[in-house]
Amino acid sequence: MKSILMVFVLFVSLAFMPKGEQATGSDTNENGKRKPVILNAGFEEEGETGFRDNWLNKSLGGPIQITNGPIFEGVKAGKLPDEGDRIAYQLVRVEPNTDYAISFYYLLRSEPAGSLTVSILNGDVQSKAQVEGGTISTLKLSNEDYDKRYRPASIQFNSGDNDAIGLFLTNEGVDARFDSFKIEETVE
Ligand SMILES: [Ca+2]
Repeated sequence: MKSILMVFVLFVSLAFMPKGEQATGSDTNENGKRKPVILNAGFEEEGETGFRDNWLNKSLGGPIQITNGPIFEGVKAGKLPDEGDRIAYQLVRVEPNTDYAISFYYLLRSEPAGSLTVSILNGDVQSKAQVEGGTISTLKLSNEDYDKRYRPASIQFNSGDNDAIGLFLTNEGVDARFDSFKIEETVE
């Protein structure tokens, strides 16, 4: 009888799970604090959009490309071509007023001169006009020391009042490749 009840409770919880939550990943740790998760973090999940799932935002720019090589890990990586008209975006659920670091690997060719910019936005940003005012933290990576290998990078921020942040990538001038994202709470 107890197990039947459990199954029923599970069924009811699944049925009434808010649909919006499915778009973003998060888990909880032993203290009940939200442990953020970046979905399709290494561009390895084919999904419904050819490995682009969870990285699209039409209002901010064109869809990311997916590259077979060079990659950092697995068989795919994300790519923004040199035209600079495409973006990568993911809304990540976080705990408010918490320090985080998002780490990843990137590759920029030596020529032409260019950069990859990673920004943390204060919630779900759905228009280009909101980006500047909504940026909590930004990291601009240039291609001065190209050695054909992916390099590690990390961006730090405090989530402030926000229970979700937008992870937003743009590029300028040169092809940008990136792979293997991870978000972790940072402790002093
Ligand atoms: Ca990968």
